[in-house]
Amino acid sequence: MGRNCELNPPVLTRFNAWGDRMDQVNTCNDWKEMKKISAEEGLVAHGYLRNSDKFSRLHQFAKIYLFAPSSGMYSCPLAMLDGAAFVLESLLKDNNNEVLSNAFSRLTSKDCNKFWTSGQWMTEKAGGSDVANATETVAHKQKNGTYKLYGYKWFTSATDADMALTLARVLDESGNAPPGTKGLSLFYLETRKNESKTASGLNGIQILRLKDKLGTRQLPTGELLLDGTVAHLVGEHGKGVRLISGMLTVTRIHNSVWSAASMKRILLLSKDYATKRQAFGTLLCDHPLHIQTLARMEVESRAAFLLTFEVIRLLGVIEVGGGNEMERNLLRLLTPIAKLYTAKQAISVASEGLESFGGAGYLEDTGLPGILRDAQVLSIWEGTTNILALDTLRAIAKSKGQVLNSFFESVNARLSGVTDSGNKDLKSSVAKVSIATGDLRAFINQSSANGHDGLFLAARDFAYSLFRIYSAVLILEHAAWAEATPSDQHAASIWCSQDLSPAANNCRISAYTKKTSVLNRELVYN
Ligand code: UCC
Ligand code: FAD
Repeated sequence: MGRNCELNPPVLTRFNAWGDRMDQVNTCNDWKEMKKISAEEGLVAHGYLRNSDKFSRLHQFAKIYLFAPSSGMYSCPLAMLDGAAFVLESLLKDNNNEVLSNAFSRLTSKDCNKFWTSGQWMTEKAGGSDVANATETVAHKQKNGTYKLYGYKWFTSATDADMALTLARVLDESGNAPPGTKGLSLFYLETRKNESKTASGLNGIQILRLKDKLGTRQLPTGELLLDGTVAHLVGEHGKGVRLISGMLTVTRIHNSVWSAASMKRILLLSKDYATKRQAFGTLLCDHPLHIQTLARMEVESRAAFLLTFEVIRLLGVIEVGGGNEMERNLLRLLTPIAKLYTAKQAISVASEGLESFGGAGYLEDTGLPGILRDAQVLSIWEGTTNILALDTLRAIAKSKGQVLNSFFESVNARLSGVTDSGNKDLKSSVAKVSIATGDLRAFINQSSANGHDGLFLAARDFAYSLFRIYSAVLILEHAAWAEATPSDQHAASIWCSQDLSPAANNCRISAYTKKTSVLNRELVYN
C-alpha cells in the first residue's frame, strides 16, 4: 500500500468541465486507507488516551516506528495532527472551547468516520525559517468573534487535511499589525465548510498547485491562497510562535522516528540482499568489508533509535505527571538535537543502503530510490539543520544555561551507572565519553568567556557533540544490561570511537572566531 501511494501520487483538479473552481485533490485509495488504519490502530489516539500511563507515548511511537516505512508517508499527516492535538489539549486544560474541543476529540479518535487530520501552515513565500518576518497573512476580526484570513501559504503538506493550525497577523482598526514575532497569532480553521457557496466546498481556500517534488511524492503538498478563510483565534494575540512551538516539539519527534525507522528499513533490506547476492564467488555477507559497511549503518540506526525513544519516554513522563526539572530540560534540549542529527543520519544511511545493492539500488522498479528521496526532506522541513542548531542555543539562553546543566548532570549520572555495572569491556568507551564530555564543558566555558559569537558559529558542531555524547551514554547503558550481548558492546565501541565532540576538538576552537567567518566568506565567494 505504501508503495502504491508513491506510484499513484495525488492529482489536483482545479476546474470542472464548466469552468467552476474545484480545487480538488484526488489521492489514491491506498492513501485513504492509510487514514482509516491510522485511526483504528490509534496511532495518535494512544498518546492521548494514556491507557499505558507514562508509557503511552512509547506505546504510540513504537507502533508508528513499525508503521512509518510502509505508510506511504502517511506518518507526515499523523505528525501534524499529533502536533495540533498537543497544542489543543494544552489550551483546553485552562479554557473550555467547544470548537477546539470538537477538533481535539476528532484528532484523537479511533473511529475512522470521526477521525480528522490537520495541516500546519507556517511557511510563506518569503521564508520558512524566519517565520516571524516572512508571514504576510493577515486576519480581519468579524462581528461574531471569528476572523477571516487573507494570505498565501507557500508549502502545505496535508492539503487534504480536515483542519489546520496557521499563523497570521491581526489587523487593528487602521489596518496595521505589529511586525515580527509579536504580531503573529495562532489560528484554527476547518478546510471545508458545509455552507460554502463555491463548487470546491472549501473554506475560502484556493489550492493553486501541488508542488513537483524530489521525494515525498505521496504527499499532497500544495500552495494555498487564503481568501477570506473563516478561522478562530487560538490562545492569546501575539503568542502565535510560542504556541506553535509546542506543535513543533511533537512534529520534530515524529521526524526523528521516521528517520530512525527509515534507517532500519533500508538496513534490513541490505542485510537480506547480502545473504542472496554473490560477488567474486562469495555471498556479499561473507565479504568482511561489505559487512563493516552494514555494521556502521547498524550503529547509526541504533543511536538514532535510542536517542529518539529516550526523547519520547521523556515526553510521556512529562505529559502524565509534569516530570521533574531535569526531565523537562532534557526534553527541550534533546528534541531539536534528535531531529537535526537523525535526519542527517537517515540521508547518509539511505544513500549507503542504496549503494549496498549496487546498480539495483538506483533503479526505480526496486522501490529503493524512494527511500533516499524521502529521506532528503527530513533535514529540511520542520526546521533545517542550522535552524535547529540555533534552537538549541535558544533553549540554553532561555533557561540561563539550566538545560545544559541538566545535560551534563544526566550524562555523568548515567555514565556512573554504566561503570557501576562492572562491565570491564565497556571501560575504555566510558573513558572516551568522559573525556569528550569534559572537553565540551571546557569548550563552552571558553566560548562564554569569549562572548557568545563563537557559540553561534559553533552551533552545528555543538549540536552534533550533544547528540553523539548523549547517544554514546544510551548505547553504553544498553550494552551494560545483564541481557546485553557482545554485539551490543561492539556497537558501543564503534560509536564511542568516533569524534564524540567535534565542537571541542582542539583544532576547531579557533574555527569559530569572527576572523574565521570573514575567511569563510572569502573562501565561498572569492
Ligand atoms: O515543515 C513543516 C511541515 C512538514 C511536514 C510535517 C513533517 C513531520 C515529520 C513527519 C515525518 C514523516 S511545517 C513548518 C516547520 N517550520 C519550522 O520548523 C520553522 C523553522 N523556524 C524556527 O524553528 C524558528 O526558530 C521559529 C520560527 C520557531 C522561531 O523563530 P524566532 O522568530 O527567532 O522566535 P523567537 O522570538 O526566538 O521565539 C518566539 C517564542 C519565544 O518564547 P517567548 O515569547 O516566551 O519568549 C521562544 O522561546 O517562541 C519560543 N520558541 C520555542 N519554545 C521558539 N522556538 C521554540 C521551541 N522549539 N520550543 C519552545
Ligand atoms: P530558508 O529559510 O530560506 O533557508 C535556506 C537555507 O538557509 C537553509 O539551509 C537554512 O538552514 C539556512 N538558514 C536560514 N536562516 C539561517 C540562519 N539564521 N543561520 C544559518 N543558516 C540559516 N511548511 C509548512 O509550513 N507546512 C508544511 O506543511 C510544509 N510542508 C513541506 C513539505 C515539503 C516537501 C517541503 C520541502 C517543505 C515543506 N514546508 C512546509 C516548508 C519547510 O518547513 C521549509 O522549506 C523550511 O522550514 C525551510 O524554509 P525555506 O524553504 O524558506 O528555507
